[in-house]
Amino acid sequence: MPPLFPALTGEARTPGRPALRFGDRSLTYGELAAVTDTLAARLKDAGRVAVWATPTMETAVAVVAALRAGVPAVPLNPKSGEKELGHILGDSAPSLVLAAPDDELPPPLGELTRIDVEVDAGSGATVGDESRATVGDEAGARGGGAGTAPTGDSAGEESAALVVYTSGTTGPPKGAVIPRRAITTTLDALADAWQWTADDVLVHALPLFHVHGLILGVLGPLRRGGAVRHLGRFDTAAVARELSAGATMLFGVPTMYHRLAEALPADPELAKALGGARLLVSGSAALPVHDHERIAAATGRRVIERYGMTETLMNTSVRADGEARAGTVGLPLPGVELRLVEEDGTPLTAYDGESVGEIQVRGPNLFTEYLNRPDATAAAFAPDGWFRTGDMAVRDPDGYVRIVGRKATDLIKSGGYKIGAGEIENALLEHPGVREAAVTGEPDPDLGERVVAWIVPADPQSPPPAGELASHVAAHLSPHKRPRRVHYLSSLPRNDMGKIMKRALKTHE
Ligand code: MCA
Ligand code: AMP
Repeated sequence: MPPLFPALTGEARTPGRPALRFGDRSLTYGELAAVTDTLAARLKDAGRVAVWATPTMETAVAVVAALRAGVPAVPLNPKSGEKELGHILGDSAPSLVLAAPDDELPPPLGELTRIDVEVDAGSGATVGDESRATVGDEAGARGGGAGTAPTGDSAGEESAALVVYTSGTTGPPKGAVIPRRAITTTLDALADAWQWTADDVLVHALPLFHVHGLILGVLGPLRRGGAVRHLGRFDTAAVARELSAGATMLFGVPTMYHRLAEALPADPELAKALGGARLLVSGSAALPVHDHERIAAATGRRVIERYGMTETLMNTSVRADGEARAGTVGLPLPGVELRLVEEDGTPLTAYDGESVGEIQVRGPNLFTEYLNRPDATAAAFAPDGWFRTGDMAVRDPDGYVRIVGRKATDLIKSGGYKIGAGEIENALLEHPGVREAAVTGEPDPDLGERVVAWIVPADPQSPPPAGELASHVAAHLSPHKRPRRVHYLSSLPRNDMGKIMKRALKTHE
């Protein structure tokens, strides 16, 4: 198999070139090859491995090492609450967990063998006991490694590379099994669309437990032989600093571009930095046209959008050499087949900018299955094998896709995170002060949508405070799933079947 990262282990090795930078820590390709050599050798035959996916160098090293070892990695949101974490660990059954030496891991991870990821190329760290071992010493000693450890490139293209957990409308998150083939296909298609090369330096601040930040934002630059500079957390000044200091591309979710648009009028340095970028790319949710226009007006540069999903990786994009039309996600990427279908499954033939259908896709960019969920996997595909995205769109006469909404009203996109209403409702119902609960999304200028809870308290005289419910959801699931507003009702509107009528909730305000 051709290597996943030719600049790291292939004939095109470039050991002296910068690969990763997180804050003031950086690794060249040679150093990255060395530290991942040792770690990959230890992971061989490990089965699935969990990665405590903080926005740090250790996460990037751990995932690259797992890929080189040919073992599937399960990135864990380090802010996952106990219930969410328990579910993911139970479902994915990793054999060990990779974490930075200083990370404190919560109890559900305590029972797993832990491997500390030591990434300082020159460090002389030692290998610890069975349950807490340190990796990186041999790598450091060799520095600039030659890539002699398992490269993982003998692992088949269909073998699982990552298992990424993603929310559905109901129930706990599902683990999307992403094969190596999907990763290489999507990254090479984006390289074609964006003229993405080894000379590009990407800056971003995305979390590393989702497709956007991890596959596009870390594995993407490494596949090209270019560099990534991760900011640790999003900050407009840090974006300006990096784009003024050699970075060529920015990846972000619409909330980040919204915050840039807000900051631009008072910050000429930021405008200059964004204006000098080769490519500003937004994805994970729709970027409002208003923010597109504000950024273009202040910087002279247009943000381009690409459209993807955990299960499909990237489906469409505006091309670097194409027209950056606000409000569209561009054209299907090379290798991706895309169709719009009516409610009854009939494909739409119109390219009229008006006829709305569900986007269905087919191609080598797709996931293999939901782990342990053959039922959900089967339901995700149409009878003729196309994947149902649940996104509704129209096509312009020149083929540009314009997303107009979602099929499921119970899916909320907040800050670029997909959040299932059912999962939050279940968590709220576990709070002793809650008798009934419904969750909806409502527009939010910063987050796109915000999570809203509608509660019937167990005791109307002392309803649980909104902050307490938010913390309850944050502690059980994840902070980004917490309700940002709570309404208290005496009953929830239900139809004759007893089903909650969510549309009627809005009128209760
Ligand atoms: C607040 N916090 C709490 C509570 N309230 N923690 C516990 N209990 C509480 N009650 C903490 C949070 O943990 C966080 O901590 C801080 O307060 C702020 O949280 P929040 O308000 O949620 O963050 P934000 O500032 O609003 O974040 C905006 C953001 C973020 C940075 C844009 O939403 C983000 O990173 N989004 C990216 C999502 C993404 O990558 N999606 C890709 C999936 P602290 O301060 O310590 O952080 S989609 C995908 O992959 C597909 C393929 C695609 O197309 O891309
Ligand atoms: P996730 O399941 O978290 O990977 O999120 C995938 C979903 O994000 C898609 O099904 C879309 O609804 C949404 N999405 C991703 N990129 C875009 C975009 N550029 N414009 C609109 N929606 C998007």
